[in-house]
Amino acid sequence: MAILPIVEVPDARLRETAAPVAEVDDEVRGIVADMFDTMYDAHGIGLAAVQVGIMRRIVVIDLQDREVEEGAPREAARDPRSYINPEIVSVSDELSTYNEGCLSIPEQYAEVTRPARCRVTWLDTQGQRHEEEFDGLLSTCMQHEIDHLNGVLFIDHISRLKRGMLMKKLDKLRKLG
Ligand code: GNR
Ligand code: NI
Repeated sequence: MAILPIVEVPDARLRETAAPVAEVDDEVRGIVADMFDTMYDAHGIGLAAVQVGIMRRIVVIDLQDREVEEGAPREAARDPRSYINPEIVSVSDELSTYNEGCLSIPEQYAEVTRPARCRVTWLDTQGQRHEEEFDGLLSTCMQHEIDHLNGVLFIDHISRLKRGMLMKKLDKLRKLG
């Protein structure tokens, strides 16, 4: 168990394509555990392995973490989900828009429009295959994470003007901090 450093823009690793996991073994389960530690520590709702410099197709998601009540034990509200080699097999025509953020682009947010629902296949930590349709924030988050595995960031889905403004704000923030 370990909290790993999060890779931030403009690190070139965020633009690479991650390799599929050939076998779900103890090493992969260890990576998943470290990714949960890292995601909870950073208060994210999702994390792709490439964001911790591991170029493999592994994603963790927990939509609950942000909604924990004041004073409640955090673990009580956790809903950890992990996805190995996740693949989108189909998407809805209907679209939805969320104000997205990314742990690799700290403190910057933008409205991103994506398919409202997606059907996804993946392997669990025992190597079992699953297929399910996601909607709502889980659909958005899954698409955001699978983008990471393909070297794509949420800022690639917004206008050049907005992207430029956002990167400038990030520059400013880094100079101050
Ligand atoms: O913590 C995160 N919040 C978020 C909000 C809206 C849409 C996607 C996300 S994922 C992000 C964590 C992250 O960077 N995952 O790659
Ligand atoms: Ni992200």
